[in-house]
Amino acid sequence: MPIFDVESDHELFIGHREQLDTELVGIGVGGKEIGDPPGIESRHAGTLVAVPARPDSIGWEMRRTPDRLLASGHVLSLSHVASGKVREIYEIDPDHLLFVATDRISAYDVILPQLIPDKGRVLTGLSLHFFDFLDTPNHLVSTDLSSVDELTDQERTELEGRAMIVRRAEVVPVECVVRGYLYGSSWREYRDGGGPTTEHLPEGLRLADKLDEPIFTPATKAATGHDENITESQTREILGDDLYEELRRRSIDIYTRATEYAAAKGVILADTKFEFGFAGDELLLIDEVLTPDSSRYWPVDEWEPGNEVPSFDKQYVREWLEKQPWDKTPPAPDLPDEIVQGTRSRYVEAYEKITGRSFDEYLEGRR
Ligand code: Q0N
Repeated sequence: MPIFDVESDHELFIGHREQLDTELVGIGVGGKEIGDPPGIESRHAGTLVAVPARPDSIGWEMRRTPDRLLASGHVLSLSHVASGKVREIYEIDPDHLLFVATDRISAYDVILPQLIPDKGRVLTGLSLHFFDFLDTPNHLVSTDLSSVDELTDQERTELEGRAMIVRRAEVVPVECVVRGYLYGSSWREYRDGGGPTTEHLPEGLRLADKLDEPIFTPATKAATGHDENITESQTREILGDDLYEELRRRSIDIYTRATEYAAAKGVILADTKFEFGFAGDELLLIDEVLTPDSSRYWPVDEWEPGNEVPSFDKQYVREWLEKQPWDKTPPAPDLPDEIVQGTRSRYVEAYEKITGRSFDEYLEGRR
């Protein structure tokens, strides 16, 4: 667990910036090693934030607000397995995990200080919708949390709609990206003379051009935590030819079917990222699927090759951030409530447009 120096006699446990203000603060001073806050088992250390509350304070100080803690994905009754920027994974038993989508939001790769209410439920609703639509072998077991005995009633309530019980799998160490349009890191490589994702592209393409065929452009998690695009031969080296070809075929097939589905809803699925894992010798689609966090969705009438295309979900908050004096390094500015609510509305709109179902109905389905 990385620990950072904040100032000479304080240290900071890694965590999510939006937690810092109110719900859980542990402090330690004097240059001695900081342990876990009392009352919290060490297995949760990675999910907790410790900051100096006052420059002169000694020992630990903790406050906790269960609601917001849970919306940020913290389940204190289960062992923590892994964290992403906006997702948390816990162990239920040796073969099952609890996959939780939090209400955290990132922009320009920085976690914003405010949670977006129900964002995790929107993303989970979309994943469930596509697991059902795609009908391809995947890790989803259930969304019924009543079988998870360790959860408190409050945890169950907060997790409803944002959590999936999934089969534990051995994660394939490559992110399976499929692109139907030239945008993002692939556009930057292309513009700058070519890179791993542009190996098979013709000349003369413009920003946001539709590609003749979708391309499979895998990436790996670099040490920095950033995704790094890798070439076909690098990917074949990591996976072997058989698995490479199987993942490419399945990824492009899923992307193609989802693209046709989205088109019927007036939405372009510009690109998306899948993860796969093995449960025994079964190759399962894992992680979240076809959510706005893992995919680039464009409203069809906003697409104009040669121009940047506003993102469905994040454009609104990005435009507000652009007007703030902020250099895009943490911490990000506090979002006014109007921007939080406006952002929530856009996520809900995305859910309704893509699934054709009402989000209220989704929320009721869990009561
Ligand atoms: C797992 N990750 C990816 C986003 C990035 N079914 C599974 N079985 C075993 N491990 C995993 C899954 C799944 N899904 C996948 N980490 C563990 C990293 N994630 C972590 C959460 O945030």
